[in-house]
Amino acid sequence: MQLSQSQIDFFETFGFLKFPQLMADRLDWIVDEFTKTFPEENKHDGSKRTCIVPFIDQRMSVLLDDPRILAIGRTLLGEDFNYMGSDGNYYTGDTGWHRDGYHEKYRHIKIAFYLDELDGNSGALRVIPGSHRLHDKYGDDLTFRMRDPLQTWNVAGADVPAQVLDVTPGDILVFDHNTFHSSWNGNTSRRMFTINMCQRYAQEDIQELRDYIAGAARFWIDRAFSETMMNTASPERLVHLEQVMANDDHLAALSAKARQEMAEPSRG
Ligand SMILES: O=C(O)CCC(=O)C(=O)O
Repeated sequence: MQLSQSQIDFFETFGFLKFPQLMADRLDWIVDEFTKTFPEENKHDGSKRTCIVPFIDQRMSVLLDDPRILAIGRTLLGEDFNYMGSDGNYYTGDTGWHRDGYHEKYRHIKIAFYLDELDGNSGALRVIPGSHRLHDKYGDDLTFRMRDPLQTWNVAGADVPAQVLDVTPGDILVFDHNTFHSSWNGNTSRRMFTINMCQRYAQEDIQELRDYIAGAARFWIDRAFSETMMNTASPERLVHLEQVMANDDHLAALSAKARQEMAEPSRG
C-alpha cells in the first residue's frame, strides 16, 4: 500500500486521515486478540475507562510488521520512524477536547482502531481540522481558547465545530498528536486501541524523547516495550524500536516511584 500525494497533503493540511476498511481482512483476529488481552479477573465494569499499556505488545506485535501500518508510518514520518507504544481501552462516556502532545519539531501520530460502529451520537472521534498547526495563528490561538469552550464561545464541548469521524470496525483513523480531538455521546464500553509513532529524534534532541518516554512511568512499566515485542522483532521491526530501546533506561526507577505514589496504574 502507498499513500497518495493527496492523502499526504490532506494530512498536512487538516492533521488527520481516515482509511475506510483498511484492516477489514484482519478484523476477526484483531477483535479476538483485543478481548484476550484484557485479563478475565479485572473486567471492565463501565464505571470508568480501562486502559492497558503497552497494548499491541501483548498479543498483536505483528501489527507493527503489517505493510499497511508500515506504509502509514514510513510515509508520514520517514523510513526510520519510531514506534512509541500503544494503549488498549474500554472507554466510558465522553472524552473532552485535548491534544495528545504539543510537538513543535517532531511529528507524532496516533493510529486508532475502533472496534465498534460509531457515529456522532455514539462516541465517534471528533477532530478540529487544522488544529495541529501550532505555528499558524489558528492552531496557536486554539491552544488557550480550547481550555474552556463554554467560557470562550459559550459553546458546549459537544457543539464545538469539528469533523466527526464515523467508523465501521476495520477502518483506521490516523491523527497528529497536536490535533485537538474528543468523543461525545458514547456508551460505557467503547473498544479502541492505538499505535503511536513519531519521527526519529536527532541526537541533540534526545532529552526531549527521554522525557516523553518518562511519561510511561504512570503505567508502572519498566521498559517502553514488552519482552515479546522486542524478542520477536525482525531486523526490519527493530529499526522502529531501537531508538526508544536505547533511551528507556530511566523508566524502571520512575515506575518504582510511581508505584509508591499512585493507588493503581494510570487509566490513560
Ligand atoms: O475515543 C476517545 O474517547 C478518545 C480517544 C483519545 O482521546 C485518544 O486516543 O487520544
